[in-house]
Amino acid sequence: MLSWQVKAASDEIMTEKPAPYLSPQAASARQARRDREAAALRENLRRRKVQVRARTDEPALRPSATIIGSAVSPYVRKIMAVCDLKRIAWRCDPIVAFQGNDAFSRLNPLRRIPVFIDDQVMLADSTAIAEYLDERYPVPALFPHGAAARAQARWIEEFADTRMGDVFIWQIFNSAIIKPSVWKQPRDEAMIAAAIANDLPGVMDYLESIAPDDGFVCGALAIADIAVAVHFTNLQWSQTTVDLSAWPRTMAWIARVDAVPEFARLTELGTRAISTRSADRAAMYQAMGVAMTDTSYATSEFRTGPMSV
Ligand SMILES: N[C@@H](CCC(=O)N[C@@H](CS)C(=O)NCC(=O)O)C(=O)O
Repeated sequence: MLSWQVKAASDEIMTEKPAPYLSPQAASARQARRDREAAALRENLRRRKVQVRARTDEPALRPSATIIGSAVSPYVRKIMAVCDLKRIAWRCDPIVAFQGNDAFSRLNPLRRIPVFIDDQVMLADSTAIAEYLDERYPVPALFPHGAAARAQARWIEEFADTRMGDVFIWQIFNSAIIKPSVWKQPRDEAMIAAAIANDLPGVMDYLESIAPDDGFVCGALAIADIAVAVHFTNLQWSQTTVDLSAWPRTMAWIARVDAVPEFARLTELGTRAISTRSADRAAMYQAMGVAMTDTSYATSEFRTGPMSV
């Protein structure tokens, strides 16, 4: 086990530095908040071992947020997973990538999903959003404790966001699903085959070298596991013939992430979103227990954003 692959059961609870002086009322409010967070954590851990339950069954423990973006996007599901694990209630405007209107361009000059809005921030990058949520709501911790472990988790997330995003999303998923469904172009089998032959093995070899023997890469489930696993779902949706059996440690690791109920539910949400006609999508999200925003940034025309990759 590498030094940063710490067993982090105790890391799930982060304590705050005590304030230098607290009035009795403030001390009592702080204690009540801690009791609520501890109860939420116990409930979270208990539920992770049992069944998938709709998010709307849960009391809203934290201020509600808005997530703009479809559950088909791996980066959007990453943020939905962070919110669900932290019991942050969210509403969704499930616009597909490239579908945002002019107001969306003003909101996010990159024209990318997800965009996250709550009572304090508007953020347009999944890494920035995940770090913000972990700092604001430390329980359960989705970044490990300790400088080295946190840096390793961030590095793996970065590898997933950039290199896996390049190969799994921009080369394979784009050629298999986005080109036909968004741009009405034929599925690009040559591009898919080239990515599987030339690029995917290097990514898989690296993941195999960091995959944990059991559990998750930083001990408890953390951002690194989520960021990597979401891409495998999009690879599956791409319906290629790729054989990943040469990387058994990685596939066992991803299966463990897939089995986390919150994660499984979002995979199901994305699976339904990808196979539901756009006219029926809002009803499908609601049927899956997702609250919808009153207005949408969607427009009927798709357009490319300013980013080249
Ligand atoms: N670094 C961003 C990447 C987000 C991203 O690439 N989203 C894709 C959808 S999977 C998108 O919106 N693409 C539209 C475009 O690039 O114009 C993040 O982590 O949030």
